[in-house]
Amino acid sequence: MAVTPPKLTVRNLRATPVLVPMTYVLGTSVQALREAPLLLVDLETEEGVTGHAYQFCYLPAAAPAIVTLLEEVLRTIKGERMESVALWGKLARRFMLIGVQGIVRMAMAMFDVACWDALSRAAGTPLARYLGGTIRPVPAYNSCGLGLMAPAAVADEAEKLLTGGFKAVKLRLGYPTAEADLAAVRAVRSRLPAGSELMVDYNQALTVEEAIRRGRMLDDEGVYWIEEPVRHDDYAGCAEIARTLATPVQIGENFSLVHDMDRALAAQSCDFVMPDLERIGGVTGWRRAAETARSSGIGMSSHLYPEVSAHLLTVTPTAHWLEYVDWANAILAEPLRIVDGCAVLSSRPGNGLAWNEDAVRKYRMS
Ligand code: SMN
Ligand code: MG
Repeated sequence: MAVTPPKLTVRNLRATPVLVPMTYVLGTSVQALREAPLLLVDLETEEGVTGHAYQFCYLPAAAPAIVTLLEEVLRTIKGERMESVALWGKLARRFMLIGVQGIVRMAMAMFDVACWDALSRAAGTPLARYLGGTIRPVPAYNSCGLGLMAPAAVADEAEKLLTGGFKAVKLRLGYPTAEADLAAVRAVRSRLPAGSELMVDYNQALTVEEAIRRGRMLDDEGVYWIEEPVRHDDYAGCAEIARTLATPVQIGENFSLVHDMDRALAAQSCDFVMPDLERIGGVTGWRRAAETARSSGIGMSSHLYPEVSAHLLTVTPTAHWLEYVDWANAILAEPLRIVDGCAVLSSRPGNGLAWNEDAVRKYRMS
């Protein structure tokens, strides 16, 4: 860390669940999402600095459950000096018996992200710089929409997603047939300018056998990566697919803390990794993952949370792509700016998250 950590003491933690409409429907192979349930956290300190974080809850029903766990987080660390790594250890002990996984781990990670925001705000510097990085444009792909739809509809949507100068988009696959997957890929490709990249995401829809069959077909289509073709924790299956296909295999959004990533890499299960900020263990977990990716020489992208992840990719030695989604824009005072397909970090202190209070009132879950 470049600077001495400011002295901050945990005072209070407020959590506000909101349900915001998505600009584009996210039609995955398992479920179509039209609204984003987000949980906004304000971590107050005795010194008057407040740290922010948000969680994408996947299901609206998960939001109140995470709020309850955050109350336990606060009971555990209220009055403590804010030192992210030490507090993570204390929380891990508190939750040892129930297990540091699932939404328990998400609540811990949210707290961690808010801590790092408060620390960098108190130091008067953007999170990227606080962690030793520099403010620079971060290459992003547009991951909004492109769910399972008729070929003409995905093609039209792909064209819209290039706004902002994006040079890469991600298409969801897992149609009932391989031929339908191929039709969607070709329809999108036909509307992308030359030199654009196309990632595809199966959201764990296939068996290993079927993933190899469909993957071989995609090997001729110039796809940039095939994401989560099979069950996320079938590392042996993923390794077989990665060995067999020419197209790189991408996994990581379901890594639970860094030891999952270590296991996945030890099994040679993928060509690239894309940990999720809240599942990998917040900023503290991300930094450990970045070190693992560096020592394995593997490209590391982000999953969701583009606002904070853009800061973190500046301190990730093997930084690859930022996954851009606009889901939080509706409730942010200053949404992440995209210029020429790159995220542009602001030079404001902290991680850049600040709520648009009118919008928060409007979308608040009852
Ligand atoms: C995804 C993310 C969040 C919800 C559903 C699906 C997807 C992705 O796997 O990688 O963006
Ligand atoms: Mg995915």
